[in-house]
Amino acid sequence: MKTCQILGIPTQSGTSERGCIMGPTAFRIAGLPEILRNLGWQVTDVGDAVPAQAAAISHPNPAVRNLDAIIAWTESVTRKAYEMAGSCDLPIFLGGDHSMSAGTICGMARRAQELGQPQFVLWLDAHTDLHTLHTTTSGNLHGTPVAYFTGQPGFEGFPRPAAFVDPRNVCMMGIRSVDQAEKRHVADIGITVFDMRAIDEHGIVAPLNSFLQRVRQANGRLHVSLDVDFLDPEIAPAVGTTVCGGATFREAHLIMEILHDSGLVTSLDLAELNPFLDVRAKTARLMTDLAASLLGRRVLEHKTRTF
Ligand code: Z70
Ligand code: MN
Ligand code: MN
Ligand code: MN
Repeated sequence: MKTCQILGIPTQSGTSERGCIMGPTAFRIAGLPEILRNLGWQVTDVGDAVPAQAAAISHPNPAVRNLDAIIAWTESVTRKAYEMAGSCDLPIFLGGDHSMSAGTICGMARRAQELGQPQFVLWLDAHTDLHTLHTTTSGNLHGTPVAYFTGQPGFEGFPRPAAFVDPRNVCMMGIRSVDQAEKRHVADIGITVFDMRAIDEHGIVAPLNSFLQRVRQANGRLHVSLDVDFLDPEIAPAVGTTVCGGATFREAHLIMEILHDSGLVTSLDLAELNPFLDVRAKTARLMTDLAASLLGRRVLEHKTRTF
């Protein structure tokens, strides 16, 4: 039986909107562990991560908010993710704002390095989250994890990860809000970006398959990081930073179904769920259903396609 461990990461220090701290609880109330068990997975909920001891630290960019707390979370989550990667087939991380992914992905990358496999990342988000401590103007550090786990300079005071992700192994989909400093950076370091314009023109199937083909050829491990705001706010209102024009219900499910069939996914973040902003739990349920699609839920037991 395939094994899955679930870790809550109740952090909201990376945003200025309060409520993400309730994210892991909402996923549990939505029934995520049981739903995955019913799909035939052996699921262990390992509880919530706890931040490491925070040391007071200041930064020359006065905008930066909650730096000590983010460093403390990154340290403990990196360690926890690395352990989980060694003790189950699929760690799932329940956020928590997206600063959680600095830790989850560095932990996974360290495990991949030990296994001698390259780490790939599929980043599903409205945003590139590619700021450094120096370029962020909002000071919200959920806008920075991609720069951290790809080893960009500008993270003084953070733990130095044992392994980084090669930015050429990162693919982003759903992007539609990019700050000026990020725009220059994203092209320079070689991240593949399918923004909403590209998805409008080509759909999600061909872009996703081209990336999965690269992962397969490299015998890579694949981390999927799903930010609630990847989805259109009409279907997923429970997020602090809504951006119009996001992925539809079927685009999102189809991505998860294709990912499941690929057999390539080795870890998953469900990030930025803010239950305080939800409408009758619809976002918590949609995110839970998307996880179920990724872990093998399907409409029919067998393929009945005749065309
Ligand atoms: C903006 C900033 C962001 C997530 C919003 C937004 C960043 N680029 N990241 N939601 N996950 O403030 O840096
Ligand atoms: Mn994000
Ligand atoms: Mn986002
Ligand atoms: Mn967001």
